[in-house]
Amino acid sequence: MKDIARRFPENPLLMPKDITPSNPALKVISLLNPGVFTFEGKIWLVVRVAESTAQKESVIYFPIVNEAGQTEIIEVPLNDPDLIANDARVIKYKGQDYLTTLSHLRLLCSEDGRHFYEPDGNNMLAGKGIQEQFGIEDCRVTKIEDTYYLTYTAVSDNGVGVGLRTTTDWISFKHKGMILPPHNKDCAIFEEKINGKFYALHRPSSVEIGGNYIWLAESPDGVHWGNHQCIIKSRAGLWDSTRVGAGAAPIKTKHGWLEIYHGANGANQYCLGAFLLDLNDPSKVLSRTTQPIMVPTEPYELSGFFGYVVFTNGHVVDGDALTIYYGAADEFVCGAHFSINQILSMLE
Ligand code: MAN
Repeated sequence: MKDIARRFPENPLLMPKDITPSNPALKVISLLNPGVFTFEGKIWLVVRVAESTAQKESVIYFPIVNEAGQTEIIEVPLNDPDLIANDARVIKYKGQDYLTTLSHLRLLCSEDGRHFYEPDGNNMLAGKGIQEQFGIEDCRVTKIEDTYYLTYTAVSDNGVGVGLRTTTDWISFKHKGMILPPHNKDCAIFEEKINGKFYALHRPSSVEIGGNYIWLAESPDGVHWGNHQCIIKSRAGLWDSTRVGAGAAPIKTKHGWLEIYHGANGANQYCLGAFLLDLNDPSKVLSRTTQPIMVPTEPYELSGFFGYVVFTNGHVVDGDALTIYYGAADEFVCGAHFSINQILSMLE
């Protein structure tokens, strides 16, 4: 299928070998799904770094954080009858769910938006506390006034929810705790208040009735969220038939709030689409693309840690030019350009 993305010729911009592990006992398995912001004249990525140990034949190793807060490696023979390992991302062992990798976030910057590097100093944001014991992932960054809001997936054996940290200087962070409890992820706060209130998109998952849908919430302070409304559902028979989730903060256009989102089908193939929300009342969905705007097509999108994936949660807007940064095949960080007007013309 053809899409309307103009991929960077330099893709992939970042690969696992470009980043040093957080701990010499670990190996960087994949880099994915960066949040994006601009600060002090540079473009910054908040890259998710997923780590484990080097694997060997006939056993599976997976990292866990023990009660003392240290990373421990569990080893299980692949033929263990108590092991279910048919998804590269998650496994079940003795009835318990585990992640195959542990993720933290790493800050990288760039002068030109194409060549990213880790500046001197501490660039690591790691999970903290019992609700982040299995790591933190897929950070969205929203700037409102002088404060940056970081919403990210917080994983532990209690479940998968949305954590919030705020900062003004990217050196000190305020931990606001879990703002949306399990199961919830893909939370993006709008970059402006509407009628005095904060708004956010988020993605709870309902296991029996309902599904993996995008919801809208409002808040007086960016921390306490309520008045939840379901606004975008998966669509049977289409590329987004199984799950949908918001990308980065919606883009304000004169026609409405434009949101780039990901959708996956039953085969776990992830594409990007778009929808438009009313400027004054974002619970009103004005239109949505039937076709995806981006489909995995390049070798680095089709095969990797988890192939056939393009996933975005960060971008830079300059007039009509939208540059998205995205995770490809759950292993590489890439970039692509879009025209906002061309995306708007695909809305139905
Ligand atoms: C899914 C995937 C994984 C992720 C877990 C927890 O299984 O998105 O990459 O680690 O959810 O968020």
